[in-house]
Formats: sequence, C-alpha cells, structure tokens
Amino acid sequence: MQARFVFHLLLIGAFAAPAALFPSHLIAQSAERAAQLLGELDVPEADTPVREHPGWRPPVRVLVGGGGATPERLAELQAVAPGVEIVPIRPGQAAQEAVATADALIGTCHPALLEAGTSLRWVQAFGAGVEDCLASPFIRERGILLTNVQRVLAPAMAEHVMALALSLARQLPAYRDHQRDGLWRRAGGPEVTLQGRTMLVVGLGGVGTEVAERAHAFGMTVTAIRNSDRPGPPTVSRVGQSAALHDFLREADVVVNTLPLTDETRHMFDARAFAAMKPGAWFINVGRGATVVTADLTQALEAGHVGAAALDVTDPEPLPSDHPLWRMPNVIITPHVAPNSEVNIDSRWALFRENLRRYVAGEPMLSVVDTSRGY
Ligand code: OXD
Repeated sequence: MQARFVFHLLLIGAFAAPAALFPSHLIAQSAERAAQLLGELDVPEADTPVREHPGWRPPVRVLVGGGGATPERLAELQAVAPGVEIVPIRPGQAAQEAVATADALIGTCHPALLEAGTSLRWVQAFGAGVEDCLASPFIRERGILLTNVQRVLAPAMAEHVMALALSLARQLPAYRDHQRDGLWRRAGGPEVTLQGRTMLVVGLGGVGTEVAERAHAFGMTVTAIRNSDRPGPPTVSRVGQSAALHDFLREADVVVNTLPLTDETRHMFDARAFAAMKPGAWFINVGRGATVVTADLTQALEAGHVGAAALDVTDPEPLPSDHPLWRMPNVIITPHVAPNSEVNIDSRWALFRENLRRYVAGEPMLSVVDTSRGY
C-alpha cells in the first residue's frame, strides 16, 4: 500500500511539471501499464453471460468511434472479433447510415447514432457518466445493453481529488501567485494537514472507493454516502444512505462529491445541504456539475460558510468567464480534466477490446450500467 501510494504522489508531481520534463518513455510504456491496470482495477463483471441478455446474437457489424481510434487499436479490436466487420467512424462521415445495420457501437453514445441504430444491441460508452446516453430514450426503450468505463477512470479521478485537497490544505494556488511575482512570502492563511480530518465521500462507487482509499492512507477518517445498504470497504468508517446526507455533512471537514447525474442526484447540493456543512468545511466536486445548485454554492462561499471549493465540474460547463466563482481566492477550478491521464486512454481501449471479446463469445460483460438507476 505504501509503495503504491508513493507512486501516486510521483505522478501528481509529473503532471504539474512542464511537458519537456515529462519523460516520453513513461508515455510509451502506457499501453503496457494500461493492460496491467485493467487487471488490477477490479472492474465489475456481470453475474450472467451476455448470451442470456434478451436480443443478444453474435455481432456481424460493430461501429467504433471515440477518441484514440488508431489503426493499431482498431486492429486489436479486429483480432478479438475475427469475422466481425469493424467499422471506424471517420470525421465528416455520415455515420447514421453506417450505424443502421450495426449490432454494437463502441466509444460513443451520440444521440443521433442511437436513434439511427435500430439494430443496436450493445453500446460501450466512452466515459463513466452516461446521463447523455440515457437522456436519449432509445437505450431504455430498446433494452440496449450499456457498458461504461467507470473503474478505469477512478484512479486518475481519485488522484485529482487528492491533488485538489492538498492544494487547498497547503495553499498552493496562493504560492503559485507569489511565485509568478517572485515573492518569497507566506500565503497568509494557515497551512493545514489532511491528517486527522474527516472526509465525507458522497457517492461510494468506483471513484468514491478509490478516493476513500487514498484519503485513509493520508490519515483521514473517511465517511461515505451511497445509494444502497451495502457495507463500505475497510477504509470507510461509517456509511449512510442519501437520507442521512445532511447528518453526515455536519461532521465532515472535506466533502467530496463523486455523484453521477440522475433524477435523484440533480441539485442534491443546494442551499440546505451547504447550510448543513460544518462552518469552514471544503467542498470538492469531480462528479457532475448539475448535482450542485451553483448559485447556492457561490452564496455559501461568499458568506464564508463553505470555507473553500475545488471544482472539476460545474453547471454550466464551461463556466462563463464572468462567473464570480472564477475570482474567489478560496476556489480552485479545473476544466473537467479529473479523469484524464496518459494511461486512461489505453486502459479505456483495453476495456473496449476485452468487452468486445466477451460480447462476441457471449461471456459476462464488464462495467455494465444499471440503466434504471442511471449509473
Ligand atoms: C466521464 C467524464 O467519463 O466525466 O464521465 O469524463
């Protein structure tokens, strides 16, 4: 555990460094690391083989989109699906025609493709959040199997959460401002430690669990809210369901939102939720912007009741350049980059490949979305 943690910290440093300092051999090794990571990630596997899913049949034609569809990756997909026609979506191509006869769609969930894809039986989303796929009625109406990449993105997102929490604790934004002006000067506020504080993770799924593991390793007490009565991992000392959110908020020094966007989670963080937070506590959001009422968060920060916020997601996105959140000294904003890492693109494609192999063979699929819950 200790060694693994040192590795995570090294990566945080590497991302902060200018591109020239980022060793290219690390990028070259990423494909190998991705395959290894997929093995380590504990990606959830469906209980039943996909051949028992209504409508499954061996696929004939699979349409492939999404970032990073290089000839090598397409060849790897072909290798696990011999005899299947793998059709890449090319920019400017009328993909609606091509999707009409496709059995599966990998790497994109574009509403126009879902509408035209009347033969689709399986869609592999490019990302973790699938609210856009489910906003179009076709997945649910046609009983299409939907898979995502939630676990694959979790380590990068959890590192991003810790980077944001550490930046707030150690006042790094203020020191970066001083550095720009060549000033050897204390930031003003007290530097604090994460150790000994309580972190509440709201949304104890793949990402939340990875956040909890890291926060626990930093000596934090971790509590969590999840949408089921399943017990949490040993790194989490207390787990409640959403009805207990406000009670849990009262106890936390750092609140981390890793929620997906569903009808239940939309605007879950409103004025009442922020009022329930401990005075001065911090709010970190890497889930979805619309789980928060932005005006209520802004007001809670202006009033000083919420002590600081670090937001990778906002509502709306992009956040308009004249929005007051941009100018608050106690707010860090990153532009929806928490899931990004040089290894994630490879691990995404490793998952696509493995799921295609399983789909063709009729085996249990990985990372299946419960379309009734929306995640
Ligand atoms: C996602 C994302 O994949 O936020 O859901 O990028």
